[in-house]
Amino acid sequence: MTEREPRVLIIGAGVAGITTAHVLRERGFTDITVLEKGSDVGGVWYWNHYPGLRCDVPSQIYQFGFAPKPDWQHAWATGAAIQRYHRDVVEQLGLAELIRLDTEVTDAQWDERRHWVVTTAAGEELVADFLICATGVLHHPFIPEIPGLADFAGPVVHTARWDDELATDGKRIAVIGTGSTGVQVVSALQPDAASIDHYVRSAQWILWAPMSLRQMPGVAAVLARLPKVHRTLYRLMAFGGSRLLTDVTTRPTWRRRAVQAYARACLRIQVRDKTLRAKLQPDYEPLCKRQVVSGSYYRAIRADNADLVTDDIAEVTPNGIRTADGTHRDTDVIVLATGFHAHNYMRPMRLHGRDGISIDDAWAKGPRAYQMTAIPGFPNLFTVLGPNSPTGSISLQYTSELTARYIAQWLAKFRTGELTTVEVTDQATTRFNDDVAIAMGPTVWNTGCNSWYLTEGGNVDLWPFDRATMKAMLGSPDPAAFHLS
Ligand code: N01
Repeated sequence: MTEREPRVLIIGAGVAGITTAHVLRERGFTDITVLEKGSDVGGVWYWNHYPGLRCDVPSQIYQFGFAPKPDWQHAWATGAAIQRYHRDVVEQLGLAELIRLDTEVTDAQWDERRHWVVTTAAGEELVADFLICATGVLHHPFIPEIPGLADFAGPVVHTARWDDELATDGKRIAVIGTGSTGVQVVSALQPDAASIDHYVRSAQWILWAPMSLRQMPGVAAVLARLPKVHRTLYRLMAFGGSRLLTDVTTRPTWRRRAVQAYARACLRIQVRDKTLRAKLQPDYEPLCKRQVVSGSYYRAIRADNADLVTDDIAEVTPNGIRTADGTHRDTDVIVLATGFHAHNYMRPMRLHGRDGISIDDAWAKGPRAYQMTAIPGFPNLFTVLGPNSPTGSISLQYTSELTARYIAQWLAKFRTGELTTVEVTDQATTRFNDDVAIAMGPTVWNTGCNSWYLTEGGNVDLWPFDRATMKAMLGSPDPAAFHLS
């Protein structure tokens, strides 16, 4: 059999894309190009730079297993530090030469001559044997349709497209939304604002953690001197963290009840004013939504210049916001912390697979992939951190690495001439999704709250299994689940 090098295009240079490029190169693949629409790498950490942005996962866990960083400044790193880390990793591992920045993919079409034709926003056409979509989950900002929003006289900014020139000190600020982002941005803007109104439609449970803590002195020097110990510690912490989170979220154990009791205590202890506490009290179980973690929000919202507004927003006027009870609050700046279209994945890119099927048609009932990575009707295409990825339970860096290694095994079969195309069967995908639906039953995400985890059809778009199951599933490809040619 003749060897032929697969031409691989990876879309996206965030956590998933960087990991995939690294793993494939490590496996000896040489024809790899990463297309990234942003002007720098980092994905969400490039696009998000709102005030107060921090990762709520400890920095010594939130990193690539193949590039552990000893010298994080903070125990929970800032967004800017994480973006810099991604840039440094790309430079240090020599991946920069594979990455084309400012290159947005608008179309990708499977050609019956058995390759992908990819078109960029600049009109350039590229051809690939394999297309890997590492396009992220929290990517396209969700802008709510609020009457009058377009006619507001002042600036309106979505947190994921923050304007660094925006002046907020001394202003009357309205923040809409109370996910992880809303909580972080309110905490950061409150001290210097003239006033801050936080518009909250559904209250959130907020776990207290000392987020601005510095990494302990001496830790960086010790870890840098002992890289093997650092790697082992990283693995142990990542393993322990996902084990605990999986246990707590997927099974109704005493550990889940303990974390929930802690969430309730955080509110009770930090907010003594009963009226305010009642407004901050969610009507669903802690952990049902993606858990918010903050060491400063309750302090910020208790401040004299802060107001928690739980009445529905009726309309935005040119100089403020009117709620359903008729109250009008004057406002200089509106901050939309309203989240993302979390189930778009590679869309709005126009993606057409075998027989011209579009991704919109294939996903008419919601996003669906086999083991997070393969889609029936789309030969030689894989997703990394695709549908059912484990946001909130298992490390996304680890998941990306396992998925990339899995994909590399298919590419190796192409290279040795064992196959030209690989496409997952519909039956295998249905079986996988049926197993997911059953496993989702006892998860906390299913206990009756409205969160971005839910698709329009009401399915929870997460990973309901543990880490060992993921490792086993992505260990080696099962040829019976695929059509090969
Ligand atoms: O978005 P969200 P996010 N009127 O979807 C509200 C990650 N992250 O950007 O709940 C009024 O959670 C909406 O209200 P409701 C993390 O995975 C990580 O905050 O639908 N309100 C909700 O309160 C996180 O989970 C970090 O009733 C409206 C909010 O907007 C994910 O990103 C930091 C509204 C949206 O919350 C998304 O978080 C930040 C309307 N018309 C984010 N429409 C880390 O630290 C929407 N809302 C790692």
